[in-house]
Amino acid sequence: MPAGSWVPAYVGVGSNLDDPEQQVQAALEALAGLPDTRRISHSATLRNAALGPQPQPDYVNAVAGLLTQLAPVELLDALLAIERRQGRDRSISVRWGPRRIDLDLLVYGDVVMETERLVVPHPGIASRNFVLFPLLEIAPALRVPGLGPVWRLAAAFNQQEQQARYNRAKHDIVWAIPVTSPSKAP
Ligand code: A4P
Ligand code: MG
Repeated sequence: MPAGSWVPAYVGVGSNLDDPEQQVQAALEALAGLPDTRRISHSATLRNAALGPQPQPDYVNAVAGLLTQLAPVELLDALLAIERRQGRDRSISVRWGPRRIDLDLLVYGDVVMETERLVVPHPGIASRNFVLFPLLEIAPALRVPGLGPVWRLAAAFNQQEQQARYNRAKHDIVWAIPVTSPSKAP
């Protein structure tokens, strides 16, 4: 990508501590104020159960769509700076433990990269309902590099979810049996 070109990027925002709805709104505002960046869209906020060790409070999640001239690592640094300004306490070091604010770079143009500091596309996109469904709301046709369009990922997610529900329920299914015997033909 030539330097200075505008690149579409998507950022996942999540919080489950210290008034999560307000934390997510503050992060969305901060994204709108990033240098060399425009916040083009954002999803509604979604309240949902925490993925990770339990018990912990429910999360509020949202996804924002940006156009940015920042390079991927510059954008990551800007996201980490927003987390710091909102007072994220990194002394809680439990993996997937509760947090005041978390900003994840989900997609950056067609970039695929895996370094110690940054993995893009974010590896959780296809398996996390709190990422996939807000993305579906704002960018159904977005092609996630290496994975395909968001609408297809969301459809596959729904299908897997239904299959899992069916598998859990199938041992309890009582098959329909006739209550009265069919009348004999004269
Ligand atoms: N890093 C690498 N790639 C990225 C990327 N694409 N975006 C590195 C952001 N950061 C990336 O991040 C640790 C380091 O990851 C960063 O310094 C950066 O260099 P972190 O936010 O401190 O770590 P983490 O978030 O605790 O770990 P992890 O595995 O990234 O967790 P996730 O994937 O962020 O998940 N449940 C619900 N319902 N909703 C949620 O939002 N979030 C999490 C955290 C768990 N459960 C959740 C939710
Ligand atoms: Mg994170």
